[in-house]
This record gives sequence, structure tokens and C-alpha cells, in this order.
Amino acid sequence: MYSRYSRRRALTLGAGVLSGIGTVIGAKAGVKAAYRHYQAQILDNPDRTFETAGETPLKQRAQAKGLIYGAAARHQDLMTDRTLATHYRTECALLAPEWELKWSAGNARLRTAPNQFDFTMADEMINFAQTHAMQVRGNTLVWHLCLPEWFTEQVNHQNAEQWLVQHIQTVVGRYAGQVQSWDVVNEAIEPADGQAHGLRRTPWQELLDADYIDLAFRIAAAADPKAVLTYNDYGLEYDTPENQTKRQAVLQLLERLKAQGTPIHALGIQSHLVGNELRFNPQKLRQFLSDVASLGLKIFITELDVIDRELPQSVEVRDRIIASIYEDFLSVILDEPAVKMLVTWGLSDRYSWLTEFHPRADGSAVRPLPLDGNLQRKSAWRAIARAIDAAPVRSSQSACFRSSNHSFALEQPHLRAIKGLGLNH
Ligand code: 9MR
Repeated sequence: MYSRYSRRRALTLGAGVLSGIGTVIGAKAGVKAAYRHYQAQILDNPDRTFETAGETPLKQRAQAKGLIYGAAARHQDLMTDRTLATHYRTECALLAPEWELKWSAGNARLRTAPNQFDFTMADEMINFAQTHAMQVRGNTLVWHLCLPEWFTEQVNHQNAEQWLVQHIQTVVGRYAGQVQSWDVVNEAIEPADGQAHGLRRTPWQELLDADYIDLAFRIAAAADPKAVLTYNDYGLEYDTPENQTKRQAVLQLLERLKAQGTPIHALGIQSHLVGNELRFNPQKLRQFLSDVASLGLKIFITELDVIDRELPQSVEVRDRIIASIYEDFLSVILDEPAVKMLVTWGLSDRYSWLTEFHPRADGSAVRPLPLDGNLQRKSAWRAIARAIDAAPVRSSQSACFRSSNHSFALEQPHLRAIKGLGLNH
């Protein structure tokens, strides 16, 4: 399995140089300085170029490999910036609403009030996607963040299951057949929380115990038998002790879910890459992908970008490092045939969550995405294009969809919970 891949640049780079860093860097105090040294020596390689064969958009390049390429967007940007919208239409075969399908995020309030849904923005996003022949990813049904203010007043041990059922049934049911994949449960693993199985301490877990994960998938499967149901998480990408522990815990979670017959179909690896993080180990990442694939799961890269907060200010140097990271990471990722989809968390640097969440200390604009702030393709775009062009062709063009349209029956207690709400789907 590794022979084909081992010829690739990323492995040489990662195994030959980067994996040695852990031993080179001893004391913690020296880590940052040493990384800076290696960054300059290794990542900023002025001889490295990012030429692409032609200017074909990413979606066509991906499609030629049996892959889907798409990007996240916010309603407030996509609906007001017409040039931006043009670029989404050109580059993307899939749209991931960044706020509009969460319970409550930014100015998008799906759950305006208890027992009230406002689908206006979500509908417009999905309508945009459909109008332009783009598929849609739903992010996210069950998460410890983005819960509305009224959540803690309303949801308690007695009614939590009803709330979960009502939310998933209503949202997934409304868009049944229109959303290619749902992030059903997001970020449920956090070994640092010290709980059994590395489970994160979340409102849902405290209210419903660990069963909430299986339950959420079953409700989603019943509401849309065609959607690809995904567990989505971050912190899986690097060779750090934390990421290693998290990979193990996620793998064990996926194994448990598969063993108990939970209708889960894919793992989402968010892939918010860190520009100054050099502990990248291609073999370990590749092994993790194989382990996930061996469970019969597809793998989606769901939120790809490169955090450039700690990178040099020089745009030229920064872009070269960011492009190198994209190409090296994706070379490993796309080597695994179970990887079917690539989604960047935004398309243009003009609109990125990192502007708010990880701004640069020097005040210069972040550059994490394929297009720059003027919506021009930059080396990050070329690096993604190159990695896609070098990827093996996936066997089935329709691999992103569940093969059968079988319905998934909810068990009696869940049906009772739904009936208790008087919902009719
Ligand atoms: O990019 C999103 C940002 O604009 C939102 O404010 C934030 C909270 O809703 O969520 C961000 O997206 C997150 C995604 O939904 C799940 N993985 C982590 C992403 C970055 O925080």
C-alpha cells in the first residue's frame, strides 16, 4: 500500500526530515525557536514551484478523479458579494453553509426560539447550491457549541431526547434528498476532559450519556435515508501526543459505532492545518486513514485551511509555506481511495473565520484559502490543484452517495419520543 505513495515528495519530506524534529528538539523551551529554524530551512523552500497544468477549476479536476471539491460559505458573504458567488460557481461542486445549518451561529439563527425554526437563510443557501448544480454539506446537527441562549433553560434530563429527535427530524427531514452529507455529531472526542472513551464533556453527553451519539445517527438516518452520515472532528492531523491520543479515541469510537450497527458512513477530518506546526508524520496519518477505511467508512476532508498566524509577514514567503503545507498534506490524504471529498473552509481570504478567530499579531490579513482577498488564484489554489491532479482515480463516481435507499427504522423508545412531541414527518 505504501509503495506507490513512498515515491512521493510528501513522504520524503515528512519521513526524512520532519519526523526527525521530535528528537532534534529536546527541551520544551527550545521548541518554538527550533521550529522557526526548521520552518525557514524546510518549509520555505524558494526552489519549490507550484505550477499547474492549465487553469481548469478545482471542481473539474476533482471530478476527473471521482472526488468532490467544495467550500464553505456564509450567507452574508455569498448573497451580497456577486463576484465571490461567481467564483463559488466556477470552482465548487459542493457548498457547505458555514453558519446557516447550525442551531445558532453569527447572524444565522436557525433555532430562533424554543420550538421555532427560521429556515430563511438555510433555504437560500441550499437554493443557491441547487441553482448552480452544487451539492450541499450540512454542518452540524449535534455540537457542544452554537447552542442558543435558551438551550439551558429549556433542555433537561427529562426532555433532552425529545429535543434531539425534534431538531434532527425537523432539519434533516426538511432537506431530505437535498443534503449530500450531514455532520451528524461534531467534535465529540476530547481526551483531555478525562472521561471514559475520551468523550468530550458536552451538554448532550451530560443530558443523554454516551448514547447520544448513536441516537443522533439513528434519527438522522430515519429522517433522510440517502444522506451520508458523518462524524466530524479536528486535531487528527499531526504527530503530537494530543493528536495521537485523539486519533486513537476517534478510531475506537468509530469501531464501537460500527460494531453496534449505528448508521454512520463517513469520518470528517476537519484539517484546520497549522502553518508553523512541523510535527507532520505522513506514515502515521496514512495509517490512520487506512484504519478508518478498513471499517468500511468513507473519509471527507471537511474544513481545510492553513492557519498562518505564526508565519512570517512576507506574503511571498507565507504563501509558499502555505502552498507547501497544502500539497504535502493532500498528497498523503488523497492517496487513500476512501477519501472522496475535499472541502475548504471558505474559498477566498476575503472571508475566513480565521480573521476573527486567529488574527495575526502584525495586523496583516490572513491568507489561509485558495483565492486571495482579490479573489485571484494564489499558490494555495495551485497546490490543491496539483495534489488533486496527482491523486489516483476513485473507482466509483457515485461513491459519495449511499448505494441503497434503504430506510432505517427507529427503535420503539425513539419513536415514543417523537410521538411525544406531536411531530408529523
Ligand atoms: O467558521 C465558523 C465560524 O465562523 C463560527 O463562528 C464558528 C462558531 O459557529 O464555527 C466555525 O466553524 C467551525 C465548524 O462549524 C466546526 N469545526 C470548527 C470550525 C471553526 O471553528
